Amino acid sequence: MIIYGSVVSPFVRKLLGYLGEKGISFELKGVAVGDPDPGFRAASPLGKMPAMADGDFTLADSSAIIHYLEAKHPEPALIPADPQERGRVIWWDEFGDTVFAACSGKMFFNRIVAPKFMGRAGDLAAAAAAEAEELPKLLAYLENAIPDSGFLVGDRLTLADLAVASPLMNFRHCGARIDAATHPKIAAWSEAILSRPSLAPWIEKEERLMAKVMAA
Ligand SMILES: N[C@@H](CCC(=O)N[C@@H](CS)C(=O)NCC(=O)O)C(=O)O
Repeated sequence: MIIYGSVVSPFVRKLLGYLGEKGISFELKGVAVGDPDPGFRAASPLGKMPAMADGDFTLADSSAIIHYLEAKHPEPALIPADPQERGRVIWWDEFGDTVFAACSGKMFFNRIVAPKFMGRAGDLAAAAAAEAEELPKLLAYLENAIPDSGFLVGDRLTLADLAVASPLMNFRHCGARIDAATHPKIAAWSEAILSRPSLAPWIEKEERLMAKVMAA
């Protein structure tokens, strides 16, 4: 199975963590935003990452790929069967992929991707507005919602934890660190999720990449 994407994308990172937790083997084919790679373009109708080719079957969108893989490899379940837990996991996946990733994207795209990867100026006012106006509300919601179990849903890791922890790396690349004094639950929970063996090696790789990009 081939996964197309870049390790700095929150959606790709979420999928890489999922694949590691499931023990599914794959090859990561690195592609950039707007990449003309024919395999990537065939698998991703909108040219967005991640995309997947599993033999002849292609699919794009992190959640679509994860639902496909969850049906194909049910164990260990990262999308619970219990109706309430399943509903909550899908809520968090949506939260992570939409408002949270959008806020991190405004900061990460305008401060890093545009100037460092695309050779053009980003909209720094939009990045500053996202950090000042959107991020505090989202973090306040998350801080209050993290249960004592240490997992967003139930008492074990689910897709919810991967989907919401992943965009935190993009905030971190922008210099926005979670302050353990203000957000103790997010700090402890995200540290535990991002240091799991399914994610830690990818995060080391992207941190090396980001160090090179920022030094250039
Ligand atoms: N909902 C999609 C979002 C994918 C997405 O927007 N990926 C970004 C990179 S983080 C992308 O490929 N953007 C390129 C573009 O919009 O042309 C998913 O979960 O996979």
